[in-house]
Amino acid sequence: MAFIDEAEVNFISGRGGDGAATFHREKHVPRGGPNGADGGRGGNITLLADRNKRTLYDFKLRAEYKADDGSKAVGNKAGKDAKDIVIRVPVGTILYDAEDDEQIIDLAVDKMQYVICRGGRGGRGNLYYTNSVRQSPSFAQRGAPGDNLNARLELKLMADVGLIGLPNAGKSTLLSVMSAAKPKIADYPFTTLAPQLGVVAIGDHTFVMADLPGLIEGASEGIGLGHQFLRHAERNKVLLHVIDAYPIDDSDPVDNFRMIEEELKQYSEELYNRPRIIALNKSDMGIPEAEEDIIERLGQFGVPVFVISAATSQGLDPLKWALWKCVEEISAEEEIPIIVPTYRNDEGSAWDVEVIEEGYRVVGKRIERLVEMTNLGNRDAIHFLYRKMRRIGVIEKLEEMGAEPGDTVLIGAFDFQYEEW
Ligand SMILES: Nc1nc2c(ncn2[C@@H]2O[C@H](COP(=O)(O)OP(=O)(O)O)[C@@H](O)[C@H]2O)c(=O)[nH]1
Ligand SMILES: [Mg+2]
Repeated sequence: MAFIDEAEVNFISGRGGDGAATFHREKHVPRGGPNGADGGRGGNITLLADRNKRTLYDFKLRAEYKADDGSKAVGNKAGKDAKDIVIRVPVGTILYDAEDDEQIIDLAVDKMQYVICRGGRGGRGNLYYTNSVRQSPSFAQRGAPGDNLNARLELKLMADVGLIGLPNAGKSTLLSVMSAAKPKIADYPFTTLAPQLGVVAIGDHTFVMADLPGLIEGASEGIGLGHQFLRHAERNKVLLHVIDAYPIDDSDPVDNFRMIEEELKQYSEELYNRPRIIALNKSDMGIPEAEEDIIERLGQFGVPVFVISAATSQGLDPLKWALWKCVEEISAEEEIPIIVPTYRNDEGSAWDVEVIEEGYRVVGKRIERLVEMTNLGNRDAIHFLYRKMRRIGVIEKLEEMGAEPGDTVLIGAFDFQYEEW
């Protein structure tokens, strides 16, 4: 399994379908009323956090996602909405706008979803524009354009399992033999004391395990590490306490266990209260009878014990399954689907008029969209646009600024002669 923790991707939502400008046709009725329907909505692009995903590898294979356009209305038949694209990303994926590097959202919780590019609205058919004054509008609206987001995705992998234990117990060794992949951890602010992360695979499942060097070692040496380290352990669901069954200094493994637990309790009550699994390590160095005795004495703590050897990989699979089950149970308990129904690019209704060399430029997301959705080949449609702009106050502002017939007015990608209106 490749591990990629950063990717650049282009997301494009679909354009709305155009509305229809049509009229009833009936026998004996020379010209029926307008009946043009609305176009369909363009497809949205949504990111969905999925804890079964562990890498951004998919985005290495595919750097562009484009949703379909909505279909246009045909006569009085409304256009169909396009299908949305839902893209699954690992929990902990952070989305940035690649243009300005601004963070858009942190998909920190499983099942959290976010519409990153909204599909364009379908254009209105001429039926919509019919009223007592305008009884047979000959124009319809074009579909709204979709959004385009050039994004950078970053994965901040959070550990499900945290490793604790005395120095020399075998934590680093265990992490390396249990890991299928080693993520890059460049983003952690601590270069010297950064936690080591590994992705552990068992069956079809994966979970993330982290060594927390210094958490206990530092504490036992009286080094003040502050609470920064807690951040790494924040999302640890289970702690795996590694015990050396045959310490070189002949100390008692059960005493060592108790000591570390005591230190952890003082360091963080919250961490201390996380579920625990014990790995009795280095079984290759001694005899089963000696381990039986340790296991029996560990019984008082009510914690499951697994006898393993990181050196020979003995007993690792049962341990992986136990850890996975524990992570799974806790995840199921805390799973609160979070739906974020917010759209990134909400249309800004603010607008302004600028004086430019060619004449004037009207700027504003909504007004530019309005123009783009207008069928500029139809005089009625232009007239409708003009009235809308008058209502918003744009025409008044242009007049105020001295615009005269013949002057050029730019709006988005379009230019108009002021007199046309
Ligand atoms: N014989 C044996 N040695 C081990 C085992 N696991 C780790 N070690 C050794 O114990 C020492 C400390 O291991 P390490 O992983 O660095 O411990 P840590 O301080 O807890 O990270 C190293 O020399 C390892 O090679 C094991 O299962 N059997
Ligand atoms: Mg170590």
